[in-house]
Amino acid sequence: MSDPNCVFCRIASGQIPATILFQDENLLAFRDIAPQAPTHIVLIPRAHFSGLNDLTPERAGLVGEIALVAKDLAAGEGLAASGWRLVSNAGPDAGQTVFHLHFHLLGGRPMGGRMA
Ligand code: DGP
Repeated sequence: MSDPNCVFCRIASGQIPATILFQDENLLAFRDIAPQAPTHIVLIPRAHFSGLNDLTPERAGLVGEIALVAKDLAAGEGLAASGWRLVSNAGPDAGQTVFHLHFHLLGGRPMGGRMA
């Protein structure tokens, strides 16, 4: 369930500090250490698995929970009207660097039609 070598597991357990915006028994959301937009929040499940490549039907509900929390956080950041993006990088070509499922909530600047 938890990997002692995983930076996001260490944030979830409190071993590494982060600006945590939401947590419950399943999820955690915190500000990205290297923001790519005025709002850049990382949303993770507490359970450790590598990412969407390891998503199973049993775990799929976590993605819906993350989307709901992201919606509320985006609204709290004042982004509901201006717009925001929720994205998960799966694998090296997508730029994934931390192999614990996570979604990026990005907003506060125009992103146009580009996906990245
Ligand atoms: P990705 O490239 O999709 O795997 O995104 C990983 C993100 O995690 C990247 O935007 C930076 C962020 N990140 C990595 N280490 C830390 C950390 O120690 N604290 C916080 N807050 N964010 C981190």
